[in-house]
Amino acid sequence: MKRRDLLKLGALGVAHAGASRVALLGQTAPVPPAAAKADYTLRISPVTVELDRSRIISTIGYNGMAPGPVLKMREGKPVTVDIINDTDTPELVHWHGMLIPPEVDGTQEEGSPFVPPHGRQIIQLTPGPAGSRWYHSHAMAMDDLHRGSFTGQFGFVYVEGPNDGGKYDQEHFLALRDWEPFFTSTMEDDDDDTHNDPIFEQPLTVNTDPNGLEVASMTYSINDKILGSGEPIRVREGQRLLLHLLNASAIENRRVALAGHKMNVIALDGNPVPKPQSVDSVFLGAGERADVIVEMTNPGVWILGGTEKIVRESGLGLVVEYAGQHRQPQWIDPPRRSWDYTIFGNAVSTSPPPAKTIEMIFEKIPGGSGKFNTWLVNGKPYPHEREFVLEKGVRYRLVMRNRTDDAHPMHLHRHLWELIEINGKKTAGIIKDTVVVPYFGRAVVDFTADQPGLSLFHCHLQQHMDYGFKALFRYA
Ligand SMILES: [Cu+2]
Repeated sequence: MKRRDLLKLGALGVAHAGASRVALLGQTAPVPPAAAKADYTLRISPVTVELDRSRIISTIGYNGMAPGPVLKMREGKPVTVDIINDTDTPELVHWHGMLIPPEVDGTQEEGSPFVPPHGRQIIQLTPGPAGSRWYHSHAMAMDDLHRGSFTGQFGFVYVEGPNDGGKYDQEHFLALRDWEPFFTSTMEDDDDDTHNDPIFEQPLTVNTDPNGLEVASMTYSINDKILGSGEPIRVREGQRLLLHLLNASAIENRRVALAGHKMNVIALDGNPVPKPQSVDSVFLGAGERADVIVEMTNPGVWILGGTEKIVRESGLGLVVEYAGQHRQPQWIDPPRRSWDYTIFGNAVSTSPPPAKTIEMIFEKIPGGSGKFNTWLVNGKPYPHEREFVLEKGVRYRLVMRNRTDDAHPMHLHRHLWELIEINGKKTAGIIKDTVVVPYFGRAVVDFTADQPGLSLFHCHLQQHMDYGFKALFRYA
């Protein structure tokens, strides 16, 4: 889609927005903007991000900053969000991991109205389920690296539930980010994490046409600071830290570690895991979250950061400093092993078996979109007309076969799925909204069709999504 077409769609969205706002608030007359009382206000506007004294990024953010504020909501308690768009382009605010209707999900393909340029939209939603969720722009970017998730439009939503209040001394929300994106034909990424695994889905013949341009970044950060420029996390021996980790990158999967410490993973994508496990590093596909507990038992000054040297040294990290310790922050490479979701799962599922199976094959046409690659689901790029039609109440098995040489973080909106198998390894009880399907590998998930309305399924790498890697689930 060309940019001017996107703008045309935006104009349609403007017309739609007024009507939807009324419907969403259940009122008979438009809400006078000034009189609307909202629980939260999100203002989309140009911002500057001071990554350090010498590196100041101009981008679009929420409420004058990037990341946006951590929004704390209570599970099941309806909230009103006033979204104001101070920019010249139509925007969408997506609530990643929430089970909410398509009208407020912030996804064009589902029919959510755009927030018009220099306009506003008031939405009402009921937050849930409890846990680490996040909000971000769902606008398409195509070849514009100043749109969608390439901008600073991202932030945490923490939905508080009845089981919160585990014991910890400090809580931190840490979003992994990259900045200053650029196109490149020589992409070296670290999503080769799974390359030692068995290769189930390698096609007999691989298309060896030259790859299209991909996106890389100059600079990285955790939240809005590059390694060494922000305040350290100051701890005392014996403390317990609860870290909410989010990979808010538009383009890359990422592995992080805290030197000198293990991280006990208690939740993935905000949902408690059946078997919390201590690990040396955590791998997060774009869009994924992990909640980890760290016991501060190793006094020193340490780096929490990306395990790739160049990424860490380009900013992806922060310093964790014990009281009374003064020295150069230390980094220690964690053991390099494949990320394995299944260690957090049960052996046997307690869920009902699926009644139906949906098969999906992912493929890439190198350079299929001119300068860029085209991504296919079952032989064609988006859209897929009436191909994925769900019956309400039915439990489905979704088999994702990745016949490409990249690991893809696949995300289904408005539903949660249970991880069943990764590259032949079975598991159960791990509830997620995003899963990284390994390079030439396979992931199997089950979900119950319990959220009527359109639901978008897509790769969370912005460029892959924009160039075909998405599909719409409908209800019969
Ligand atoms: Cu992808």
